[in-house]
Amino acid sequence: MSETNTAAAAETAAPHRYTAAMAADIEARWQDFWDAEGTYAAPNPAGDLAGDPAVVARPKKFIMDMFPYPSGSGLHVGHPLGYIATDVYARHQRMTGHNVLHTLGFDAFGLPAEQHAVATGTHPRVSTEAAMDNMKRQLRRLGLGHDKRRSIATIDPEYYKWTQWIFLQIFNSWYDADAQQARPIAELVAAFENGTREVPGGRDWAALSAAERSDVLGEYRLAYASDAPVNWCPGLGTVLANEEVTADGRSERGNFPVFKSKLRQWNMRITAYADRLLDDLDALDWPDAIKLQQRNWIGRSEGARVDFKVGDTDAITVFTTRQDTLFGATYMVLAPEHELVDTIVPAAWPEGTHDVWTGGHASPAEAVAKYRAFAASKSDVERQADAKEKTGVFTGAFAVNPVSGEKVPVFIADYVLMGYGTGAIMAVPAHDTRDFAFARAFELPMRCVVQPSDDRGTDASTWDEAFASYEAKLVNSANGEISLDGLGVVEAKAKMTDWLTERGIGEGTVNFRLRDWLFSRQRYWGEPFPIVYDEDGVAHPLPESMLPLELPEVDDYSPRTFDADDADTSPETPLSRNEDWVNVELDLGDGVKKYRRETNTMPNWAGSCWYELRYLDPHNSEKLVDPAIEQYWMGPREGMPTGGVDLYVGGAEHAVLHLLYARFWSKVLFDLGHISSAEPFHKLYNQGMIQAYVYRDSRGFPVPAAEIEERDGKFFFEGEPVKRELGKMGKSLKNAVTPDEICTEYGADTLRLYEMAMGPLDVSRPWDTRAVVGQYRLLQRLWRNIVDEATGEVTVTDAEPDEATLRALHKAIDGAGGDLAGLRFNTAIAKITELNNHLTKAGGPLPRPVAEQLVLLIAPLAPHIAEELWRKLGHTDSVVHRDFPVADPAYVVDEAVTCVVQIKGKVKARLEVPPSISDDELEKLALADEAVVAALAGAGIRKVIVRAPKLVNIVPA
Ligand code: ANZ
Repeated sequence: MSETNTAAAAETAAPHRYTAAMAADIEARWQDFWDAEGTYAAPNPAGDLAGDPAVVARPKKFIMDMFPYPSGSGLHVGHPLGYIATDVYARHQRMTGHNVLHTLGFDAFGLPAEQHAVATGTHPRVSTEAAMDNMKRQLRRLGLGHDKRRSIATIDPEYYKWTQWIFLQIFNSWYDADAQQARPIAELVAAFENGTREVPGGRDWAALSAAERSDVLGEYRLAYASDAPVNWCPGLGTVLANEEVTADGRSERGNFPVFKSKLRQWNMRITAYADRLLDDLDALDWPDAIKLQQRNWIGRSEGARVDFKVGDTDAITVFTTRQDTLFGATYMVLAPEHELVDTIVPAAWPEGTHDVWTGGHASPAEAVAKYRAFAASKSDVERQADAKEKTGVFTGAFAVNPVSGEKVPVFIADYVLMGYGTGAIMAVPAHDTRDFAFARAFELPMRCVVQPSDDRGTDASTWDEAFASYEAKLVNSANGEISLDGLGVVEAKAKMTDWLTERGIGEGTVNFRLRDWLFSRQRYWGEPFPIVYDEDGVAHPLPESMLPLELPEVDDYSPRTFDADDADTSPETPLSRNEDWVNVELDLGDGVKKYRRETNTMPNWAGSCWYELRYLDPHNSEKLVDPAIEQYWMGPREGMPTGGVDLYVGGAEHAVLHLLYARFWSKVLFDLGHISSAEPFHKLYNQGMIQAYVYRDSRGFPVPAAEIEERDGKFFFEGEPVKRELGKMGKSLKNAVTPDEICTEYGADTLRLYEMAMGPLDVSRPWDTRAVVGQYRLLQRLWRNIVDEATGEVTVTDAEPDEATLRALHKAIDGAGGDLAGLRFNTAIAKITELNNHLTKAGGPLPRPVAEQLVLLIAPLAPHIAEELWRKLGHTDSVVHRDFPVADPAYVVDEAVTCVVQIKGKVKARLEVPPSISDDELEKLALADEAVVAALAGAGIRKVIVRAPKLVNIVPA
């Protein structure tokens, strides 16, 4: 008989076997049922259900995924890994008495749709909505238990109205460093008006013009426009955030050169929150690696500012983390852009200036100008690369080292950045690697002030490298007033700081690596800023009543791009070309006037900075979120002092950008009293990646993975051998497998089980389509254990389960329950499989309670088949809100066996051990037993004979 005939015969013999066709039918029916019943609708006990005591009494669980960008190419099987995991978890939480909020929205502004619009003329909204519809269809097919009423898309005007509203809250507030919190800007204005706070520069608030006041307030606002140097990318026609620039100083997207250019742009004063963003990490349940990345990104450095006099009136202030090494500072470096450079440069080179210092230039002014032009062509990252040859030039000026009294030359060099510290350093070549390299190149003196721990001696001129260590004692560091000699670094730093502070020439300070967040983008497909400018160029916020400010319809979606290498260009935004939209007459409270709209749009990150809040109350037209509802789902609780989402699952690539920005916005909203949670996400979990095999031909090009033939462990495409490697899954590598394909071939429950069974959730794993069938078989056996394949009737009996079955059942309940709660889905599946195998082997119809518990046990993982079996077992309700089985402890503990421990054949101890104990475990237990230890009395051991679980015989040395 041929294979098809066998299959056909089996179908006839077993018309009610669980097959892909049956799975498709079951799954579609239950998905319709859930939608119709609103099975996953999470009540807001604080709002619409405030009165239902049963719901109010339940603990809550707010479970979230990092929401997807609706990509035109839809989902491949790698995408839903996290969504399935949170769904399984959410289902288990629902079955263990929690009020669960679980939904999924779309992060729908984004460049691909805009680029598509530029290429095709299709409005980005049209292609984005089509992509969302396709993804919603794909996601629905997976049986995810989302509360669809709560879903949002960041492009909905009803949603971005609130993104704009939050922008205005941030714009209308300032950071009160004394109170350590954001406050309304109106309070600052009042303080300036009534004189309780001095206006910077000692000016009279009443005498200032509107434009001057606006400038003063701009220095305080948490959202402000500034002309600071930004990352300008002519090739993309837009500016970029630091986070969007690669380590090579190019755009992460498109790999174009990025230049530092002064352009007026919106910024978010995230730096005001640097300390709180650091401190509040402690209370979060996040992976250590992510916390570390945030700490490094914020980059808190404790050090000092020290003034070095130049001439009689000027002083260069440096930031150093090693003020203890001040006696070793033998030259100084300013960033080329430093404003003091022009002031200190003398007309001519001082007498006897070293040739290598001048760069061959006739005057200091010429040398400085040439060097500045050279440095401007480099990115910060290039400038900082440690390995690179040190370049720079002498300014012709000298400064005075405040402790040694020595005159030290002042250089400009590109390894000192304007944007960090004070943009000026004291160079200590003996103890700093970069200063060492520079000093060698420019033949500058070095002085050892920290005793090297190796045998190189204290004459730094003979060294091959700097001695940079915190673990040593200071030397050569005394003048008539202060001596650091013999002190360790930490004490020496403290002593030096005190000494500098007393004399008013320095002070202890903390510096952060974190920069303010550049918030403008020269794009069409983003949230418009709710800001207009009056005829004097003063920015005015739109009143709430004018929100949402919707995007205008345009003909041309592209920002103007330029020659990628032309730094002397500046952005032209797509919105600026729409004069009708840009020029408006508005009454902002003082009569109708003419205004121009801001024509930048917000960056992609804006919409994802707060979406968790909108899930809570998505249709509220009066408020961002009802405070009582926010308090219920996200407010602080025991063990989560700053509140937040109970579980947030997503990729580790979002360690700093999204997660830092979202934390910052939460803190501002918290400070202003709009929400009770100071942190958005209490527990963060990073799922691993689903990887896939990539097959490359002899030229190295990927070939379609689905068409590969395998012969004797070798791989062929169209008869030609190809190479196999493990990589990402995706269209470009021609190895994408879609969830639709797997659902068609096996059903969604099989796909869900397979993805969860592949390994621990946080570990990356290779996709293997051929292995999926294993989980399909599990479901077939499960089905067969409860349903007669010939008749479709359930086969359960009313007979009592036997002892062995009860043990197998309760062990599985106990183990799988703990695993599901702990996100260990792979081991949960292993335990359920073990139980199912036990039942298969035992044969015969299952006792009804066993069948029912088995169905409930697998329900979070394979909800469709569970619903179907539950219905067949005679229930009329859904498994979704049923209680998860509870293990009977009496059946969970293994029966104990008594093990005898002998020394030289004499019984010394008896141990109660599980029958399944391994030889190794038993040996360890026996050797650790008190009586055995005492009997051995320190004698060595020659041999241990173990016969688990009953006997251990120890032969002493
Ligand atoms: C003297 C010194 C001696 C330094 C020594 C280091 C070691 P972190 O820890 O990253 O904060 N620095 C300060 N401002 C700089 C700038 N704008 N561009 C480049 N480098 C700058 O680094 C602080 C140290 O980096 C500072 O301490 C300063 O060099 C340098 F044995 O001062 B140090």
